[in-house]
Amino acid sequence: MPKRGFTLIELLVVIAIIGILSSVVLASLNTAREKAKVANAVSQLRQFRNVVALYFTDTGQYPAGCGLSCTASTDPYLNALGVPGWNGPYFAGGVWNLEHPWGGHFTIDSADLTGDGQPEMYFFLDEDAPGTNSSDNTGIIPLSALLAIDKTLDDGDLATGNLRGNGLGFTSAVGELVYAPQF
Ligand SMILES: [Ca+2]
Ligand SMILES: [Ca+2]
Ligand SMILES: [Ca+2]
Repeated sequence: MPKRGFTLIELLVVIAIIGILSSVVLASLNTAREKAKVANAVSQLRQFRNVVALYFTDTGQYPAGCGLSCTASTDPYLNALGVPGWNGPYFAGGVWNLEHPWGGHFTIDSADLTGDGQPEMYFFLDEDAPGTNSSDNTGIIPLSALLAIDKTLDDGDLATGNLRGNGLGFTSAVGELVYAPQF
């Protein structure tokens, strides 16, 4: 039997198939990676809701805000800051330097978000990295992930409910979310 190599067409077909297969694998890896980040963000938000509730149980008040300008010595989860009944630390490492899975800053604070004169405790996944200014923009959360988080914790709509974001409510910036659960 005479030896026969691959024809050019056969080689091109094989190369095309390998290309398609590897793009499918890469796409599913990216999907898996994003799913893991969404799961981490949801568990951070649930964990901090519990931490804030525990702080309230101990002290009878909600913790002081901790955001972009918060430091290791002003972090209310690491320092009593004169609050009676404080029995922390409430979270190893505190909130001051905490990143959400996309690299932006994690803020816990309170403000009247609903316009009824009563402040809400809220959890904010900022698009700015910890210790930067407010236009750093390195931690933007993709829209698909924002929607997945909203679907898990709220109503699946970024403009309504206790969780809002992407500039549609509670925050004006794209790629950010604010969660203000009932306590
Ligand atoms: Ca309110
Ligand atoms: Ca921001
Ligand atoms: Ca929502």
